[in-house]
Amino acid sequence: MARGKFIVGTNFKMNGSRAFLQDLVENLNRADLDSNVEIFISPPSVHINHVRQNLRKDIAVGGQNCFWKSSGAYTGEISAEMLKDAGAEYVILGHTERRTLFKESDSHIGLKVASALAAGLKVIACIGETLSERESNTTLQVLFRQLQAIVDHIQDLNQEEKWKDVVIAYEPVWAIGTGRVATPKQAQEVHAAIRRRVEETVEGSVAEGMRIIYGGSVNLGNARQLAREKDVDGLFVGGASLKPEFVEICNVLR
Ligand code: G2H
Repeated sequence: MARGKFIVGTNFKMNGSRAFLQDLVENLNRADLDSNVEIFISPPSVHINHVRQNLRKDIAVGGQNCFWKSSGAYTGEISAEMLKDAGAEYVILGHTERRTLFKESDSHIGLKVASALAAGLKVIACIGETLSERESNTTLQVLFRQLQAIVDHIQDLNQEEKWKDVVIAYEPVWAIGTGRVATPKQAQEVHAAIRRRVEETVEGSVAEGMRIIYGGSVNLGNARQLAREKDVDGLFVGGASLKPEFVEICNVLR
């Protein structure tokens, strides 16, 4: 499985009015962007359709969550099919804010990943350890447990077909929104370990082709160094994606 382009994505979280997003879209539409980088932006779901209709077509749009059922009596939820219908190509799943604030378990996330792939969405599957887990040397144990739930839930789908649509986002919880970023060395070590684990539990060609991106306090000041690491296949940007510097982060390989 060939590894895709370097990927830069956003997680706007619960931020952005329609007017704010329109400005952001116009800024991206005017920008000179590196065609060697794949870009996606993830507005709140109510704005996906508007953003998709107004954004240049070489940037994908993503959702920030979805439920694992297609339709039914699930008040307040949105299905993967609905995201796709609204124009989304990606969906972020397993973000730590979903895991902690909304009590999503590893197995909920596995179900969501399977349903999103079945609906034809590409998935940004987030995994990450807390500070206390890192300090007690259980980082890989935690990450592998989170990863295994995804592997288990999608094993029935066609191997290469499904994995080409999965991007793993390593997001150390201690780096999210804190301004404390993982060092390039820390990111590289973990990304390489995730790739080895995928090789052991799924398949070598899947591991080689899989894009593993880093998220957690990425900004213009640290993006370039992180991007130089061999197993860092992209960047996942929260706070800085709402600022004009996002365009320069997208062009980090230049
Ligand atoms: C983590 C990240 C976006 P921030 O959620 O993936 O957010 O860049 O604000 O730490």
